Amino acid sequence: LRPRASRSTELFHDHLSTSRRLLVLIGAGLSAASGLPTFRGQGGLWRKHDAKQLSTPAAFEDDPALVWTFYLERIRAAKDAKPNAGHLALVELAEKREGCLTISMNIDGLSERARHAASQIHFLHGSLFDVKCNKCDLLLRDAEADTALQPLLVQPPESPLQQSNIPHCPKCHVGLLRPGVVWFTEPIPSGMLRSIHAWIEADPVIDTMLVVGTSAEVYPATAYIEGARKRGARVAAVNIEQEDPALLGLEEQDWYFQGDAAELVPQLLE
Ligand code: BJW
Repeated sequence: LRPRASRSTELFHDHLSTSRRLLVLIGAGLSAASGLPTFRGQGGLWRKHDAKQLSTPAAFEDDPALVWTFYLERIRAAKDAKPNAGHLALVELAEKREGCLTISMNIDGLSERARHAASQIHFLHGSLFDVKCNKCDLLLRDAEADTALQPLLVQPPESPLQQSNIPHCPKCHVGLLRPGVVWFTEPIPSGMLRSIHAWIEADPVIDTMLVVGTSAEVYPATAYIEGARKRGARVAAVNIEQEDPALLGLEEQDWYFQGDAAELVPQLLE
């Protein structure tokens, strides 16, 4: 059996007080306390469908109305949700430290609404509030995306969406509009990957990696944990479940804090 990671908040605070460069990875568990369901485990089932199966280009090809129904429900839920104390503590951390970068797998807009500095966070899997074409390179953001989403959002949530309700791409006129997120088998935008890589490679070397509310099963996000460890960083994970050594591979010099991220992250960063 692997050695168990430390549970000591005090030792983590000591380490943080001398830390010079810190990488943070956040996943769905951070937004759980804001009422948004996670992908795996409890909350991983949407109606009778596996949320992971719906997050694929194949599912959209097969049944775009079903996939849009899933995303529209999440757009409405994310609009109603509020950033929690975990999001706010990470914003404060970024404000206090120049040497801090957050990589978010979340698409719910809560870090943006908590005013996380855009230069200190990358949204690896896109945004619920962006819209793309499934055939060409069209990507709509902000007001343009809002306008494109309107015909879908005006559909009553309780009545089933039809394929004929889904707008065609205004650019190529062939494709259908789809959520502006990164599905399984799709590449993360290369410019974002390059920018993260450059930050990681820069000096001083990363000495701390904070991993919050993720099952750490999805690449390439998960590979950043191993990358930071190879550079000598100590890893601190926050998760509501008991430690699974097979997933994070935490070692004696690392930390594992079991509980709700919305409670623990502010305590760890105070
Ligand atoms: C709490 C809590 C509380 C709950 N407090 N904690 C290398 C090896 C093997 C496979 C691959 C590989 N490279 C690429 C792949 C394939 C694939 C992949 O990783 N597959 C794995 C499943 C094996 N990756 C990709 O396809 C990526 N693309 C890519 O790499 O392109 C190049 C390439 C492709 C193919 C082959 C090789 C190279 C793209 C991945 C995109 C993932 N997209 C999704 C959907 C986004 C849109 C949407 O949200 O709808 O992203 S899938 C889904 O999983 C979503 C999430 O961001 C992502 C991660 O989930 P997360 O955040 O970890 O959530 P959960 O639910 O899994 O976990 C929540 C955790 O919180 C749990 O641990 C709870 O216990 C905890 N928790 N309440 C604290 N209150």
